[in-house]
Amino acid sequence: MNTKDVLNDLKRRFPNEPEYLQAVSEVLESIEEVYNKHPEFEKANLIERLCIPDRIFSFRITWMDDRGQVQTNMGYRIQHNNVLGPYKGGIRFHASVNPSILKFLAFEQTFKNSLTTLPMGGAKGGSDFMPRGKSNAEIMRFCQSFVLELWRHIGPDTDVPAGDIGVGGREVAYMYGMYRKLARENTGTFTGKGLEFGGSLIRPEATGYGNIYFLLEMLKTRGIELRGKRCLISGSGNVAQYTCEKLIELGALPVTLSDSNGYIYDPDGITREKLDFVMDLKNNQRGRIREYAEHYGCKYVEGGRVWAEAGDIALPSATQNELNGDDARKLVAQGCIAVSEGANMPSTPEAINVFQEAGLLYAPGKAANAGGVATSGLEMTQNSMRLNWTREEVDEKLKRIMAGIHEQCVRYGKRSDGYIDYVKGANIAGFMKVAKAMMAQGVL
Ligand code: NDP
Ligand code: 2IT
Repeated sequence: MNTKDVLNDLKRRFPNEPEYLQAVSEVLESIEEVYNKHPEFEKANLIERLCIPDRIFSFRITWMDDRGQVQTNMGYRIQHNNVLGPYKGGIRFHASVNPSILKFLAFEQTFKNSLTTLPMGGAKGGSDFMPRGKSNAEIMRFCQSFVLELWRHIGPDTDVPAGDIGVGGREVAYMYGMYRKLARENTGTFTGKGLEFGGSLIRPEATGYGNIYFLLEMLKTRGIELRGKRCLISGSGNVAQYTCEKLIELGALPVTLSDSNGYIYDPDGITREKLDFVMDLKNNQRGRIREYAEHYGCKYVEGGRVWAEAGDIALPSATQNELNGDDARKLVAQGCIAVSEGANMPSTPEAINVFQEAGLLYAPGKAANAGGVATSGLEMTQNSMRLNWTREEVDEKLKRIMAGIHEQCVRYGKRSDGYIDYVKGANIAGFMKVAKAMMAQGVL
């Protein structure tokens, strides 16, 4: 089957999985040309084997809330492909979690992890459990129940989970604690752990920092400076916060942040002090971004999206499909020059088209946000060595990895007119490595 036939077949088999089909069709479209040059891939039915996950675990999670009521949620782990190394990818807790969303994330993760050059396969997991409004004790009991099922499927050389939406340091620590007790080993089968028990310096910062390191590489291709640029960030969680931190450090002007209720616009720029307020608000008080506007007296738009504001650079850092064709047209009309994705698949296919047609610098998530999982890979290395690297050492390696990913995108994505198609570049580079490894390892 050629790539189009495979896609049509997947559409027929998985008609209720729009996010999965969206991610697959973007990749298949970009690799079509190289795929056609390798008839041996078709003979081995490589594409179909690469698109369908190795296995999916789904289970019920039972936990008791603070009122003594017994609650149930669904839990999942999708082990997509481990041809390059142990399955690796985050855990998401959000009411919207379903098999389609996790399948798209695990599929994307496989190519992203390939781009990092570290030995990691692709996976993703999570639950439809919604952490908002839950007490610390409820979060702990839920995480423990989740791992009571998950633990038998993971391990340091099998599958290493980490955080994602709704899962940060607190949740990873609770899950790791339960895992360690059940598995009776201490080899670090989770990344994003606390520094006291095997976590790596820079892991919390890595996705946001990595995105800005990638952005700097893109800007360099056009001789553009980051300093002084007005930046639109969506989200206000882990990725958004450290994206904002790096922008402030480098003299750019972040002017927006958001959450699922609305966004703030601060024309004077979010300063270090204001970001400290956001970090306390979001990570300790678990409040809403509206409170920033109340505290600092700036604009808050309930239900709005940050893309309505004018900015030089857009950094979507909340969730999938948060930036559509209309948003993209607004950004272009208002003079935006670059879009670098901290989130996974935040731009719709139509939005990506608008950016590329307008000649913007546009980096897809699997390239721009790979710094998070790359630093998870570095955490795994440190755990294996039973040694810790310094902040400077990890940061230096992260910078080098992001520059390497940029280089791969240029190699496979540079058009004859000089425009760099980062979507094509990232997809082909990520794909070729996985494809070669699958061909070498035989029909499995
Ligand atoms: P967090 O849970 O820390 O923050 C998520 C942010 O996005 C919150 O501000 C949240 O608002 C908002 N958000 C989440 N879902 C929605 C939604 N359906 N609609 C509107 N806003 C929403 O997650 P992260 O910062 O870790 O993750 C953000 C993105 O980055 C995700 O796409 C994730 O997959 C991706 N990513 C994360 C990495 C990591 O290392 N953590 C690595 C690579 C990518 P609210 O509080 O109101 O829910
Ligand atoms: O989407 C992602 O790359 C992540 N959520 C991070 C995964 C990881 O294993 O660090």
